[in-house]
Amino acid sequence: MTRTLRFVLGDQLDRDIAALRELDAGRDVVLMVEVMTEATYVPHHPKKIAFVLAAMRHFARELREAGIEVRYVELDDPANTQSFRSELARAAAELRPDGIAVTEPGEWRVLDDMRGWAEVTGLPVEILPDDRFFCSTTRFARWAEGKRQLRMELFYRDLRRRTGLLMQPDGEPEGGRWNFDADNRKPLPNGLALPEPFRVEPDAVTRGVLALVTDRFGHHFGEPLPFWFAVTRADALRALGHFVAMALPRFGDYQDAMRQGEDWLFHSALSQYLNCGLLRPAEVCAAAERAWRRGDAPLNSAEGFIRQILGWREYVRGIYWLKMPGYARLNGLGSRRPLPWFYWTADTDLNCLRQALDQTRREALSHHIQRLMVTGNFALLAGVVPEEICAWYLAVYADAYEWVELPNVLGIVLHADGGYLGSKPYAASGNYINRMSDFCGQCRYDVRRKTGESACPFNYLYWNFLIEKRGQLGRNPRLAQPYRTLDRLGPERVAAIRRDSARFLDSLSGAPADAA
Ligand code: FAD
Ligand code: DLZ
Ligand code: SF4
Repeated sequence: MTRTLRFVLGDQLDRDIAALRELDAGRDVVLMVEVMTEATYVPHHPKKIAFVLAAMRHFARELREAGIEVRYVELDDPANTQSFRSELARAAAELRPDGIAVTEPGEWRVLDDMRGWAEVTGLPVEILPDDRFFCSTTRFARWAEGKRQLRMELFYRDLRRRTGLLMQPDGEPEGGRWNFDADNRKPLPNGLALPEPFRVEPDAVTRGVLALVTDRFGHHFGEPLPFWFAVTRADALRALGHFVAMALPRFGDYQDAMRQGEDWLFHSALSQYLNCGLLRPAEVCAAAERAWRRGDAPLNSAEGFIRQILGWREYVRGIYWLKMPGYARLNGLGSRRPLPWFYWTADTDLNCLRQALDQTRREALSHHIQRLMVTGNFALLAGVVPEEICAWYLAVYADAYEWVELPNVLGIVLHADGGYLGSKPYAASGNYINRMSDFCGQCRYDVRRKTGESACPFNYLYWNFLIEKRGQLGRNPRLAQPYRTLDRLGPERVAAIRRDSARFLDSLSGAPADAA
């Protein structure tokens, strides 16, 4: 009779994860470890660390309640050697299993480390595919083969056909269109009641974790409290039900909107649950489809939501595993500016940035358009070094793991992969932010002014970016219109743009006190 040590990582908290599927409760042992190396390889937001550790402890408790033997090593256990590799070696030496089973991790650095686990333990290590996704990495590689540039929309249609999600029996998409994005860009009207995400009161286990995290990681950027995340599958399923009932109906219309003082609008706040295993992407998409079929949500909402998960989430994962490890080092636009200090303090006069950064500090979450068009857009226009801004995104969000963070930041936001993932950078002036939010009315800068001391920095930085990156972007057909406009600006305006940009960008270097 063989005994297997089944190693479950903090983002694999699913009873059906590959490494647990063949588990024999009478013989096998599950290993789970809280380790400093995972909490500090980037300085994670304390709320993110607390979320992962609390969810791990609850998951281990549920396994034990089901009669499964679990070796769970807490962070402050004096015997803890504080890394996956050394804790696995210690467990293997003490438990003397016949072999080790583990599911593929979500980050290349961990997979690379795993490849050395057989040697350090002297045991066979089976690395099983992570089949929580709709599309395997092999299938994605086959789809991408021979394509010089990839486009999410085509991949998404393929997956719609394959899964049957929002499809008619004759193979046509429901509603006669694949994509309702054009209906998903409405600015938020005044007076619309906004739902809040589902909140859970921390229990004694979570409170213990919060005390530990505050003590050990209180110096990291971000606030551990208030803490309201679900940390069990049962509560995450409640959060899903709450979203479908309260927010999904308007998710589509206001997907790109932003509003001062409103953190959530109609977003789901479910990504942290999906990414750590508490929710499964297939059940989340099915819940949205059911709501539409029942008549409880319009098609533009159900399709818009499903596209994010079935389309974007799968697409970025496929690209990550196809292109790593070289992908993380790309810097196609040659950006060289260090990350401005205010990303770690939220202390900036640019109101849109202050709002997004402040929410990030309080909640360890912000929604897509804030990440893309505010913090991301600014980093793109300011020419921030990809590695620095990628490390920031990886640290500050509760849903951040490299497989999903890196392609979003490096590919979608920074266009640092030369357009492999997206056809153009999402660069935008203050005009876009003004259209989609009410931030500008409460900002010290004037969004209508294009140059000068009081002008919105996004305005001159946008043109300055196009001027500086003409070599790389000038022939991009999707930027033909902005480049034609640029060429009509005239030398005085261009000189003012260059002067204001240089002055503003110079003010970004230096200590926190003199940051913008
Ligand atoms: P909703 O707006 O309710 O969307 C529903 C779900 O769709 C999300 O829960 C998420 O699972 C999925 N989704 C939406 N957009 C994307 C996307 N572009 N890529 C992958 N999944 C998506 N998402 C992460 O999960 N982790 C990250 O580290 C992450 N980093 C990002 C960095 C940048 C620069 C950008 C532009 C986007 C990033 N995203 C990331 C995607 C997206 O911003 C978050 O998934 C979303 O904000 C989470 O909030 P929500 O659950 O309320 O999402
Ligand atoms: C994010 C995280 C943190 C903060 N801590 C742990 C931990 O102590 N133990 C663990 O198993 N996982 C943790 N994680 C999640 C891992 O970083 C994640 O599993 C890897 O990045 C692979 O995706
Ligand atoms: Fe942001 Fe410019 Fe608007 Fe201020 S004026 S909130 S900096 S877009």
